[in-house]
Amino acid sequence: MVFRYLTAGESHGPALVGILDGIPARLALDVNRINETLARRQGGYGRGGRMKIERDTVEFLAGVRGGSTLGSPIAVLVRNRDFDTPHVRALMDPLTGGGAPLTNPRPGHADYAGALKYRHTDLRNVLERASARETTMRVALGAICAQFLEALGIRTRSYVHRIGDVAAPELDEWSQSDVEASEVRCPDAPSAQRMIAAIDAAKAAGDTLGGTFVVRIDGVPVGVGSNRQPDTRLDGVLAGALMGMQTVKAVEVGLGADVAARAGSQAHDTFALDGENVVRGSNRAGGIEGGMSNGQPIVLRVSVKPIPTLMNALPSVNLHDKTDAPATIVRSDVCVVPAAGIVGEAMVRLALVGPVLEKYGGDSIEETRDNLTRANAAATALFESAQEGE
Ligand code: EPS
Repeated sequence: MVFRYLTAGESHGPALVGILDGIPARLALDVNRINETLARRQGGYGRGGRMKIERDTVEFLAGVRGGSTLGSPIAVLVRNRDFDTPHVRALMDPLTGGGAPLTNPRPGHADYAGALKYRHTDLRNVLERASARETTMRVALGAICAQFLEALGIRTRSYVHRIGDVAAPELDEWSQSDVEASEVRCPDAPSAQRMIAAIDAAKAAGDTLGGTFVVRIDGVPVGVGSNRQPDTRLDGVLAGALMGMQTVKAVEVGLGADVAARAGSQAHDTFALDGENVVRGSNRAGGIEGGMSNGQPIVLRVSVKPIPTLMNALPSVNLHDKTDAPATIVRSDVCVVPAAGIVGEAMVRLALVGPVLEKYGGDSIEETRDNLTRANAAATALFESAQEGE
């Protein structure tokens, strides 16, 4: 395995930790950019009280010296400031923590299945790891991957396309500064205003909202991923990573589900020549054909459910008393779609590093870059030499 990562940490435990194994040596890391990405994940209209407590910043524990990667495993820590609150520490201290059990599972949450799976009678023992707090560490590790991928010319960005029943117009191109300036990370200002109104209305009703975000990856050279086996197909790798996020219920590549209703003549991206260059008439495939990147931008659309903690609690049961009872209410958010877009960028970056390293290899960033440059030059020259050979 050329690259892998792991995270650990409970939502209200002392800290989140992560390990990235396989990032090449000699990559200069800008820690401010990592912390800025963490701050972007904490933002977004519709977040709850917890985000006023946390100020997520990374501490490096291993794998980095003098600001550059060593090629050894990178270990990272982000502290949970909420753990310093006495009642949270009393609940969650790894050695002495405890308290009254949470008993009423939230429909849509991990509470019920996790309780039965792990034989926990306190639902807190399940929700602590199921919580999207854990995505902080994915974003920290993904922000390191971003700097590796950018050194190879690969950039990932996202915008929010839908919140609840408010959908922005379909955008092939958008200004990322407009996205970052928007409280809901939607570059279309009139849609953003309606999304904010929808979140306000959901909050007033004690309800929550889901939505859709679009992730786009530019600069992926042709041939990352492969058609060899199902688990090497790039669309499967990226979709699997995005489905691995809390709340995600669907991932689409390019036209996605819409392609099913189209005839073949309306579903594919034609080839043509622009001088010597091969160009495509569209990007309906979303940048992936046959499980491999085809040189076009990779475009993914991700749908997330409304989060399951409703202040106007859904019907549930008390598992201890065996009585009807509303679902447990804990402090929570109303809408996490803007934050989910930042997590989605991180998941895509974490998922891409392996296939990129599998194709180009390299134990130092220079070696990876040299290999990529050589491979791109050879691909460009491929049919020139074929012509010469004819
Ligand atoms: C979450 C509940 C809330 C969210 C949390 C996810 O936390 P708390 O219970 O402490 O108020 O704020 O998200 C984060 C802490 C985060 O960093 O995104 C849940 O139950 O999933």
